[in-house]
Amino acid sequence: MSEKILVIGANGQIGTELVTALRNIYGAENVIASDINSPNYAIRNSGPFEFANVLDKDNLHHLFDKHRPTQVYLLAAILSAVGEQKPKMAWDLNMTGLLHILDFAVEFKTAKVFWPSSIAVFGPHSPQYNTPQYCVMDPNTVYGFSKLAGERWCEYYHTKYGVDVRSIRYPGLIGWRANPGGGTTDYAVHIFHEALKKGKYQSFLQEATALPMMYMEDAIRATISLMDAPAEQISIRSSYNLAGISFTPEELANEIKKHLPNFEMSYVDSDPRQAIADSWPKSIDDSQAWKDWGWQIEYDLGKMTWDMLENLKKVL
Ligand code: AKB
Repeated sequence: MSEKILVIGANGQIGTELVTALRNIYGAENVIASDINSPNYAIRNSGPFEFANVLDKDNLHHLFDKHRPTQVYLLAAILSAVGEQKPKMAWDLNMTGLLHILDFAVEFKTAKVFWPSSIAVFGPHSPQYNTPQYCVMDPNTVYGFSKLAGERWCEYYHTKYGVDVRSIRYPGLIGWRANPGGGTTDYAVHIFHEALKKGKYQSFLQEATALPMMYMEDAIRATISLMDAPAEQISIRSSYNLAGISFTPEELANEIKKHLPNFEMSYVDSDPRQAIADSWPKSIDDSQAWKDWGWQIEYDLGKMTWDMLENLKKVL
C-alpha cells in the first residue's frame, strides 16, 4: 500500500527533522507537513503544506477527509517550561489535540498514529536512576501530566477501538536544524549556539543537574523504526521509555571545551526550570524498546558534541 503521511506540528524541533526524513523515504509529495504557523524554510521548499490548528476540529476533519492519511504524526504540543506559564492552555492543546486525532484515526481508519510522550511523565517519587518503564508516576508539571494522561488515552484507543498508535517518551532532544521551544532541556541546544557565537554560555540549570538527552539523529531513527516495526512486536501502547545519553550541564560544557578550549560556562542563581529538572529522572531504562523493536543508540556525548559543532558552524 502506498503511504500518505500527515505531520501535524511540522515547524517544531522534531517536525522539521522528521518531515525531511520521511520525505526522503516516502517521496516529498506523500508527506504533508502542517502547522498552525506558516511553514519554515526547510518545510516550505520540500513538499506540500497545509495549515492546521489541532484545536479546530472541523479544520482537522477536512484535512483527514482530503488526504486520507495512512500515517499521522501529531507533534503539536506546549512543552514543560511554557506549560507552567500557560497551564490551562497547555492542558487544552496537549489533550484536546490528541483526542481529535485519535477520534479521526477511528473514523478514517488511519493505519498508524504516532504521538510523542516525554520523560516528563515521571515525577519526584519515580526512581531517579535507570527509571523503569513501569513505576510510580507523579508528574508535577502540566506538561508532564498531560503526557501521562495522553499515554492512557493512546492505550485506551488501542484496546477499545484498535487504533495502531505508537509512542516514545523522548528525553531532551538536541539538534542543529531547528531550535526547541519552551522546554526544560533547551539549555543543551542553546549552549552550542552561544559557544560558537559568543564563546560563553550561562546555563539556567545548575552544573550537576543530570538529565536524559538524545541527539536528533537517534530520535528520528527511533521514531521511524518504531513506526516501521510489525504491529505484533509493539507490546507497549502507552509509550516506550527511551534512554539516550545522561549528562549534566558541566559535563556538556567540558565536552564542548575539548573543541573550543576558551569556552566559558556560568550558571544563573535561580530559575523556575530547575525545579522541573529536579523532578525528572536522571537516567532511563529502555530495555523494552531494545527487546520489542531492536532499538540501539548511536550517538554518545562525544559523538553528538562533535556533530553538533561541525554542522552548526556551517549554518550560523
Ligand atoms: C521539555 O524539556 O519540556 C522537553 C521534554 C523533555 O519533553 N524537551
